[in-house]
Amino acid sequence: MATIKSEPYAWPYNGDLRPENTALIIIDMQTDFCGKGGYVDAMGYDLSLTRAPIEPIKSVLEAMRSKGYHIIHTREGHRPDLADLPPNKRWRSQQIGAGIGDPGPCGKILVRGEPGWDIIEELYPQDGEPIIDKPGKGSFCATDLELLLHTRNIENIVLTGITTDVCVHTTMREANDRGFECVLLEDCCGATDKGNHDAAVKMVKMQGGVFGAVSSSADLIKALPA
Ligand code: C5J
Repeated sequence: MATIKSEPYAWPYNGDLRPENTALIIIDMQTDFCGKGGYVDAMGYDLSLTRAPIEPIKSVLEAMRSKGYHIIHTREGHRPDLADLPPNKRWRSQQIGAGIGDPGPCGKILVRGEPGWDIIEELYPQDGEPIIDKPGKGSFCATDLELLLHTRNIENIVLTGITTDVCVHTTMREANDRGFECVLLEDCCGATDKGNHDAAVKMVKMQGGVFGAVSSSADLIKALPA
């Protein structure tokens, strides 16, 4: 039996925490969301908020890699011909001056294959670590993530990445509804607004852990079994 310190209960609920049944998912640590000249920067948000989780994620990634846990990365982005970009998503992004598919300092915003779309160097996937390319906010929509998790017999998911209130939360909700046991690491996530980050973290802990539990990088690393 192994659990980590978390709120509102020690995670995972059944104490079955092992490298074989547990995955770290790192969501959308792309230049477009945390780098100079990317999508979030073009919208005028404070990059320090979405860059804050880089170092904590690095520590968790090293710890979980070294103990043989499953590591999965995601990237939000669209096909170069924008065939998978809903017109309302494109229109909304244009309203805030960061049109998806439009050229910017890091190439076409949120378009697959462009420099801004890729994962930042500090957290770049190693060979063999799956990358889920997704057109939406959730990582299960129009992807093979669920199949991959089932094929590997993964039951527990450690959620990290950006942004807390959008892609991380949507993915956590999708995973929770599919029966996966989720924990969100608070310091390994960041949002474009501090209040939204805090609210998103608080929401998880309602109703006895309505979407799972909340912990930190230090508490996970301290108690992580090999
Ligand atoms: C957003 C994301 N915020 N990765 N995407 O549009 O959370």
